[in-house]
Amino acid sequence: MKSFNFFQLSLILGQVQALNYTLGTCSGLSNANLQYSSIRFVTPVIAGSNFTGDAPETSYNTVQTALPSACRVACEIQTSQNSTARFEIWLPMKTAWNSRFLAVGNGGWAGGINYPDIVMGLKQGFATMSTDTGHNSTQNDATWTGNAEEMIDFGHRALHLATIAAKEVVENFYNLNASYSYYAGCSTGGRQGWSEVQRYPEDFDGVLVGAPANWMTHLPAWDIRVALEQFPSSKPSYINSTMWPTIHEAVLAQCDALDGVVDGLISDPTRCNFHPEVLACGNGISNSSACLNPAQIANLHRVWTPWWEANNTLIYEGLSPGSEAGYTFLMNGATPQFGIDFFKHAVVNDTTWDYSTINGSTVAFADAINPGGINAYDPDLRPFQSAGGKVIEYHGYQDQVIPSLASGRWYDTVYEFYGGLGQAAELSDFYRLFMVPGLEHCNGGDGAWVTGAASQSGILPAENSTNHSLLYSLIDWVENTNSSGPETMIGTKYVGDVTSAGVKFTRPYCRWPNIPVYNGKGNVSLAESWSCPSAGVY
Ligand SMILES: [Ca+2]
Repeated sequence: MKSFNFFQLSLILGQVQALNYTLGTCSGLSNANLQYSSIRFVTPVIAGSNFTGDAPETSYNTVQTALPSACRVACEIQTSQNSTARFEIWLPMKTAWNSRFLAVGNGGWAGGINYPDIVMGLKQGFATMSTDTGHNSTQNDATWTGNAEEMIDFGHRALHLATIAAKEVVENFYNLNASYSYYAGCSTGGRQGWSEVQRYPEDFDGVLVGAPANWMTHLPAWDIRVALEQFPSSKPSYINSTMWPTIHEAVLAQCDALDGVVDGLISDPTRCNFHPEVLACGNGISNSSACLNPAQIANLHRVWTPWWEANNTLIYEGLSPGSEAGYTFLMNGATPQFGIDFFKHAVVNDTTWDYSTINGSTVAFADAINPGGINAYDPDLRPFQSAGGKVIEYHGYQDQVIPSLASGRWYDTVYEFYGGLGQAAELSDFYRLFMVPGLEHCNGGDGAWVTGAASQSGILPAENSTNHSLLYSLIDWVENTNSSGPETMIGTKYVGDVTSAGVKFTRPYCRWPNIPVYNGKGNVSLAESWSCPSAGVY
């Protein structure tokens, strides 16, 4: 295998030399004697160039512009006797390197090297790595999950092995180890971050976790349950996509002002006890296309309330009011195959399985087999804590894909575990959760959602400082012995979500369970006019 890869490498280097590129230290890797991976190819990244991804990385091929000079290294690792995973690490030139290693995560069921987040890290000076997680697929494709080895790779193995192997490439390239190692990911990337914390506590010094799908034997089940009220679309309970803006307006009319400022944002959705009955047909609403029938009202209640089964068994939280504008992803178009196919292929192992039969027993069976070790739901974080690691989690209160309160529930689960040890006060020494009003799933939304995190299309905060960027805040917490950790963070909203159009407003977001509150005076567009009074729980 190795000779094949070096043959491939020498071919590429030959092409590069023929083009008369200035290779810098990129060429040095041709002689690298790597123990943990085989090099597929090494190629220089030319300053100012663009990059759109290579086939078959179908999930991450949006154009990346104005790249800095770097060395792109593509590698393969043998993850078991009959499985492999690929990863790429993009290395800044030595003078641009901030001496840190950053691994980034994936999204949905992909299945591909995350070039946008690699470039996000590269532009900030990190030696940045992403793995394909051991298979290639789009984010919504779960038809491959019946492959046991690929599931283990996706569950946790590929990222761990790629991290070890990428650190070795870093050492070979710079002739130095990285000073610190970080991880950043959202959604599936958030799950991968928690998986690293729980299974491989030595891999990273700091882990930044967004909107984690870390209870994966439950989340796809909840997706299916939501779909059951919607599909087929001939059902009376079906809510057409054109109704979501109407519902969103009604939610805002009731709940926007609860935080003291009518600005289209609900700072604390847990206080928004919205009753969709106000939109009931015949309730003064004569336009039948702008009202809800009783079945549709029941459907909405189901989306917004947690799914409990017998014996106080929680399956999943519901979505929070305020996120309706984005419900088309889950509730319109086609049935959510990403959930159905996971249960078909990885859980019940029956391609004829009727998803309408899903119940608490199906989920209990999924918990018992935990395909590929996909859950990252072990609250015992003591090995990571002992290793000196820090983890920051964030979740958008406007998340329209993964219910945001699942992160609050998860934090409380860990808190209760530490409470049982008599160590509850220690938790905030190394783990903090921030809820971001107006942040949709990982990126976008009506609020100040730019937080200096992964999966934000490389859009960086107004200031790349420790209180504007979650990643820099994490770095400070890890590396600065005087840091007491992040308390209040400041999010950025750009005009039209375009950086060059300028800042529209800034707004703080707070440590769970605190909520930003307007001070009652000052410009509401400035973060300084808001504060995060402590709710006094943790
Ligand atoms: Ca408001």
